[in-house]
Amino acid sequence: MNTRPAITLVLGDITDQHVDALVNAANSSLLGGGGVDGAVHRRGGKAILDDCRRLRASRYGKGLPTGRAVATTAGELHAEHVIHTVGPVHSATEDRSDLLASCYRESLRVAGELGARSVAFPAISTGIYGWPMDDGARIAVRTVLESAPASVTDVRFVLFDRAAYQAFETALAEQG
Ligand code: AR6
Repeated sequence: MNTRPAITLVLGDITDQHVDALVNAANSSLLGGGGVDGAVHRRGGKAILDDCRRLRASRYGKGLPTGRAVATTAGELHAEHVIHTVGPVHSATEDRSDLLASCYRESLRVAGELGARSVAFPAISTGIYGWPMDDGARIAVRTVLESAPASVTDVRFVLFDRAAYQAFETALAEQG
């Protein structure tokens, strides 16, 4: 039986999505930042930050490690959960692809534990963390196809501009 999720590409802002779980491209502090992280906290409201602070106090005093994922409420977003994951900063000298793949894999694992069927991802690490979009898209599509639990049936990549959308279209055509 084919348990691969349906993958949809959306051009737009991830905080507009109506899904069970929305993935945030966070940093290890879990206290917010720019890009997707800024938008998630701005639109989702204080409840998300309150949950993040509780996680820091209880489990992640030293920060959430790169490649890991953890869930909070989605506050005022149109979702049940936000799954925060910390992408690797791109390096010209060291291959950190496994860590980027781990972000997608771990986020999907957490989504599965939460019973989420629909999950929206941004293009993790391809903004402030400098990952080249084409490579980031290939890793994202490959990892989702390989590792989505059967309970996750709908994966949406929400891309902020046309270049990102085209990179994901190409990656899907190669691997989908
Ligand atoms: N919806 C969808 N995609 C977006 C949005 C949005 N609202 N905003 C930006 N993008 P980034 P990173 C795209 O920088 O590279 C934060 O400060 C963006 O064009 O959000 O993983 C965190 O706190 C890019 O293609 O995440 C960390 O410190 C992609 O989303 C750091 O940035 C990811 O860009 C994480 O950097």
